[in-house]
Amino acid sequence: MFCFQCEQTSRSQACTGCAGVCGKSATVANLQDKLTGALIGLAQSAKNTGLPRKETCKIILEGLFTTVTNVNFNDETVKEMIDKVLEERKSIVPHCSKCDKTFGEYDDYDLNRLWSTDEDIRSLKSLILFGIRGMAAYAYHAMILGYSDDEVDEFLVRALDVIGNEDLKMDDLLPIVLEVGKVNLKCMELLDKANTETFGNPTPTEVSLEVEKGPFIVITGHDLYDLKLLLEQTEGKGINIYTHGEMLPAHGYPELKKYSHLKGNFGTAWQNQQKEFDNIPAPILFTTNCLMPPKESYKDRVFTTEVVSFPELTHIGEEKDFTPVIEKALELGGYTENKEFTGINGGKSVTTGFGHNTVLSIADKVVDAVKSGHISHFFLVGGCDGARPGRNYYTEFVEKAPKDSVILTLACGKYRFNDLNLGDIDGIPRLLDVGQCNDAYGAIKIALALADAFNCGVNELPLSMILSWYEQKAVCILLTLLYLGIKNIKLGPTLPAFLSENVLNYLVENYNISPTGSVEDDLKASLN
Ligand code: FSO
Ligand code: SF4
Repeated sequence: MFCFQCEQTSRSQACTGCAGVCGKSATVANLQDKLTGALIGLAQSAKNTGLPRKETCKIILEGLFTTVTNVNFNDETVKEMIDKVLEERKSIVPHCSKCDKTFGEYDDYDLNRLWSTDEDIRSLKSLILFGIRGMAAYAYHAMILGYSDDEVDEFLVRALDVIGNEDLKMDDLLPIVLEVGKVNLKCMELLDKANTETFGNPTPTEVSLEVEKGPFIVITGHDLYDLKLLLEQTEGKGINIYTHGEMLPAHGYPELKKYSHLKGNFGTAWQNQQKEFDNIPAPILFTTNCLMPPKESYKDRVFTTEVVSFPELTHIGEEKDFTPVIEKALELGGYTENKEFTGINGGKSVTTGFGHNTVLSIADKVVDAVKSGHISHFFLVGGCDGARPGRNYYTEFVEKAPKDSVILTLACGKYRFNDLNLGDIDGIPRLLDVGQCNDAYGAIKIALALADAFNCGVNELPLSMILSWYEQKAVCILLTLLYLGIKNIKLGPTLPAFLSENVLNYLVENYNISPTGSVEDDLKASLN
């Protein structure tokens, strides 16, 4: 196997051998490469036959999402996905095996060709491939809610085709890398529209970390629609629902918070799940990444749905009948007394729901606070959490940020500091949770509106971006920020292994992107 798509990759180089750091076996890794090769083939056929049809796009989204870190650990379901891709290709070009063209050029495109090619080409194509894997996850969530965008679909086809095209040079690939960022902005906008039109605009909401007595279910991942269905199916059954990880921002959405049995949030970010899920008297439902191989002690309580898959776990299929999860919750019964939990820093609650709609509704107040000197700086401290040591940098950064600064945050990295009480400035909370990682769209909207209010560019704002990355959704978001011309981003805790020296130099020269250093130095540099 060869895989270097996430931040925790072995020795900061690549996972090779018989399993990855994430627990993905070599068999699954190789099958995922095969799946990617088949998707490249499908994209080639779709491109040659004109506009991709809806079914092809759906399969491409599903196939790409399957290869995102911590989503699928199951060789059987990856094989099924490969078959689906090959079937679709056959139905698009039924007679192609009979013609004398070199059809098959991309069929079973061997990803090893990519992994062993010139390192700059490999680096740029990896940025494209990993970027579209992340983007596909967002497009998939939007699709579930009935939203799609032709530009996004067509780009995914084109980008896959590019990965299989061995004639392209660095100069050809660089603009496509930035195009991933451009189209991902569109894609996040689409998901934002899908989420807000379906569930309403999030409003600031305090979320308890206490678990009440009685049966309960923990739901994690990013899929708000799964949560909605689970809330409907558990209503009136005496079962409480707790969010986990990236599901926390769900509490801010009117159409979800209206359910009184959506009680609070359990646990912290994904990398703590093996410890946090070990002893709870409740089932856990995974709707997307980030699944870690469950320990024997709680394996029978973990359920998956959508593209998430792990051998032997009960999977809730397309019919979305959550009965097995509900029965497990009733069987386990939950705690006999209310149980108090705290966040990492001892806080008993966290606040979420500061989507762009809410923040922009108080834009005047924010602008006044800046003009009067009460707010000196904004920091976007956001992105993924992870297991690698060094991530307490982000907690320390937030703690040491000047008291007259405002911290915007999003994604699961916020669990390092979201239970801290940072107070407020002129009634504006100093810590604003914009939402999930895809709500980077909201943070961008806020930044652009501020730039507008101050009549300057985003790079001229008193705003610094201190980002943490882990998997491929972070890659497409980073590319979006670069596409928007945002400079001076600090990225940590380590830089992607798939950035070659030349590609990294290009990013440094053009965007002044740099790895996170010491909190003191980075704060000083941000405030200069
Ligand atoms: Fe985190 Fe996982 Fe949202 Fe990622 S839960 S690490 S960037 O999947 O997607 O922030
Ligand atoms: Fe390694 Fe990350 Fe790939 Fe898993 S997803 S095999 S940890 S690089």
